Amino acid sequence: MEFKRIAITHPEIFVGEGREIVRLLDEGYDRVHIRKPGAGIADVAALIDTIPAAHRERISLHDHFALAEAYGLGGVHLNSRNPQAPAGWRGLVSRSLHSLGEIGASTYDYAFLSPIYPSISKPGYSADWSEAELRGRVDSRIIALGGVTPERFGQLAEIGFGGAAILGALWGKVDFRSNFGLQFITHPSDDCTYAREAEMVLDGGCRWVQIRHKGASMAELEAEIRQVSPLCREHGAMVIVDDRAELVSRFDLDGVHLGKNDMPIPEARRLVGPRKIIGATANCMTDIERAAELGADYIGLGPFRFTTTKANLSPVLGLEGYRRIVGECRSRGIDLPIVAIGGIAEADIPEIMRTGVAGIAISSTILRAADPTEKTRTIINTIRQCQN
Ligand code: TZP
Ligand code: MG
Repeated sequence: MEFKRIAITHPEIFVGEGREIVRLLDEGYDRVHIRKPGAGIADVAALIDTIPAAHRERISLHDHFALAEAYGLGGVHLNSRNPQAPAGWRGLVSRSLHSLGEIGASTYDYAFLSPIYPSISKPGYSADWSEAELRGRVDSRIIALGGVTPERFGQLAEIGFGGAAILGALWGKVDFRSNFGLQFITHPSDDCTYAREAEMVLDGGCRWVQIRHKGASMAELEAEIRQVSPLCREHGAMVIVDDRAELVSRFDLDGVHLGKNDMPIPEARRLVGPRKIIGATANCMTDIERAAELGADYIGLGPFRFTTTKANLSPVLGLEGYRRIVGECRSRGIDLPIVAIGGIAEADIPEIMRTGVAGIAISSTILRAADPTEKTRTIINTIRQCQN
């Protein structure tokens, strides 16, 4: 009996998702379940439209079953929202089970039993049965769901599951919190290319680069990304782009940084998908709350002091501003990591870090240093000492 591998989509639709679904099917998943609880029928239809007909037999749908017939999909998944297959349905029927007693109590071709391990996508949701209880109860039609990672397939097969379904482990974010520290921001200059800027800071140990080039043409920016991004990859560094969310998937960057007047966060999320990082500029608590609600992954809070690197600067915050805003975030339960930004010199770092921010974003202090690589090194050390 083959152990069945099933991928479940992220709940939000994103641009290029059809390609991702095809990739999952081509790279070893037996089936993909399209589960979009909040999406309307037109949006789900538009997603299926991007999946070639040859792959549709291996797709199951959780909502809008009319589309399963119209598009020749292979299965429908029943749940409390949609408890019945369409009349005359001849494809696969799967359903969700939440207790051992439900096994075999209704008709299905296969069923998801959850949660098996502590869930990745729903924190706090974990199994109320033991592995010993599962043995002998589960059979080849039972698919393990909840906290499943590919590393656990072997163990699940051994317990007696017919397969496993993965959600959280597929769509989890790049682990950017471990690279949080120094974000270097590129800046145009007559005597230094972006590739050279990146090389200097990467050699100094920086592991997070933001490619920012205000006023650059698309061609210019793309050329810079083509040079900088591979350098970052070679060094295991994250690379994000300022403003242009549409370039994230095109160049497989790690994310985008959005200013207050840039593309709205939800629109950017649709473009970059769930795994990528969206940073949002904030100058006050209201900006942070809004960005948090809309799904930003980190906040660039500033400016700390006046800087000529950025035009149309918001009011400077100073240390007191950071203390106040970081404190308010804590009391309101917002735990998005914050990088301080704007006119920050090396000597400012310890005091800024003590306000509780998670990292520091710097451009000119590094680029104007006599030895930018060495400056990067000492700045990173200072940040690390404050993080410990
Ligand atoms: N956003 C707020 S201040 C700033 C940006 C992009 C510029 C940061 O550069 P510098 O040279 O470290 O002030
Ligand atoms: Mg911007």
